[in-house]
Amino acid sequence: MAENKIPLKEMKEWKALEAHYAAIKNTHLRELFAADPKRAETLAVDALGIYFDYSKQRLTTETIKLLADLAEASGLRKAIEGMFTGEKINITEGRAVLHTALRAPRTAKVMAGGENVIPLVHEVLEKMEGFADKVRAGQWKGHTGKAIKNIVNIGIGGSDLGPVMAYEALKNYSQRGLTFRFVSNIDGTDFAEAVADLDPAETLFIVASKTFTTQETMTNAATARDWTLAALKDKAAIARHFVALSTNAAKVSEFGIDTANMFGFWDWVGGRYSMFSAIGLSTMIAIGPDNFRKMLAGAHEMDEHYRAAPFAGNLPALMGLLGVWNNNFLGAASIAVLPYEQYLKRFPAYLQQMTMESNGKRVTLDGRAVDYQTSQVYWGEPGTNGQHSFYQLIHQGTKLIPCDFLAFSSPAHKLGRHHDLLMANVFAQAQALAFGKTAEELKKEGVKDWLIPHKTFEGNRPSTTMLLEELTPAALGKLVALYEHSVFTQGVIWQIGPFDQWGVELGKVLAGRIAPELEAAAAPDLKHDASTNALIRRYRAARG
Ligand code: G6Q
Repeated sequence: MAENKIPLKEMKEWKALEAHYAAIKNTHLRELFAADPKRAETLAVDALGIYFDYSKQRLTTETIKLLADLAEASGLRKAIEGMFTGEKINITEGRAVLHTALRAPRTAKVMAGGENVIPLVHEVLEKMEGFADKVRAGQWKGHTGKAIKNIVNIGIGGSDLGPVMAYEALKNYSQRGLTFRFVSNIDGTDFAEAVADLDPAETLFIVASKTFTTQETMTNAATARDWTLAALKDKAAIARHFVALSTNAAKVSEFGIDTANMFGFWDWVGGRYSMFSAIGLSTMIAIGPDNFRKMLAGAHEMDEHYRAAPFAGNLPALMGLLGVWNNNFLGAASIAVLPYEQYLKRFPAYLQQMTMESNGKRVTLDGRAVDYQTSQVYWGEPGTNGQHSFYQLIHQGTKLIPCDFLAFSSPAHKLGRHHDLLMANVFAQAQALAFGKTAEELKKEGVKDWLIPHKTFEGNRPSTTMLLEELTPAALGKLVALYEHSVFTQGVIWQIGPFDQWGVELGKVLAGRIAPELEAAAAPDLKHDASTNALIRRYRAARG
């Protein structure tokens, strides 16, 4: 049970923000910039190699002060300490939340369940490193003696999205002789396409599942086992072609995987916060242990910053508070995450789970229905592609969609003018969103009167631009930790629990009931609602 807190909207800090919003809501970004020549400097944080420019958000220094006051009054400082020191802050599941321990150095001490977990973390990391090195060196042989060349990660949700995202993000650091595939969906197409051109004798399956009971992953893993045995015709092959990433040793060995080939983690690592745990094995094989350690170090740097920096200069706290401002005061229901870096193409999808599964909640920790909005909808695509598609709505539509632009000064590939043009585009988009184009400007350009309304850009569309040096493993670690902690910040403000996900349970239970009805030979006695009954009957008839 959680302690009862003063309801958010009754807090004096919240009321102060409401009054402040009423006072500044009609001030355009053009006016805010004109009034303060130093605005771009004042409303930017330069920390950990991230230049975080939020001067194009619709706020003033007073807003930041009031938001920081709200964070203090909400107990964010104490909550952060509670998370980092292993308090059971995931109250509905009775668990500590210690993904920060996964990236802490060997010398750190973090207690959970009465023991220091840091030695355990490093023990698994070393085991992963030994294995990754062998695979990378071609020393991990398949059953027929051929070296492993293909790595297929089978997992879903938190056991998939992080690994895929990190592999794509750091592809330029990956060992190119190895092929990586990711299978998640229960739809057989996912498995069939992933292995279509692979030789079973050269393929290693990583079965990634915290619980080792997830329907999709277990079904795909069983299919992978059949696929392997059909070609290699010997059960002993499983030991060379399957490894497991899990917290459930009993289920791993029941499946037929030797627990010597299992890489463990713990109940205090949430699925969507697990990419730095053993769940990152595919990442480590791809980029190598040294780069994996650099990624951990980057995340750790952000952890330390989050724990220590005053909120107004604290990147994750600030990012979380900007979300609160845009969501709860400006009424922006969604946020577009727009990486101007092709390698980050899966980053928005990864963030969707991290943010929306965490803060998509409608009751507070002490069980009251909230009377304010919680998580925004996160979505996005890499620039510049999005510019030729949905940006129209962001520029001239009726919805307010704040944007997070992510950009890097050094390109991964130095090709002619590409990078300067890419950067010109990201700067231009943020500029156009903020300042728009007025009817007067159009008139001066000689635009015909009747066309002016169509060509006018209102502007005043908020965005943050994050400019980093280069997309390295360390930079990726920092970005992931940045968003993770911004989610926690918001959870604390909204008084909700970001670390459970009861909302995904009901569908799972119902699917478990319906599957046997689809598979039964004789027509089942259906007792669902009329629509579901009709769909099941129609499917059964079509399937024959
Ligand atoms: C994440 C969720 C969920 C989970 C998957 C896979 O926070 O808990 O996405 O990661 O359902 O679960 P397993 O790893 O147990 O297979």
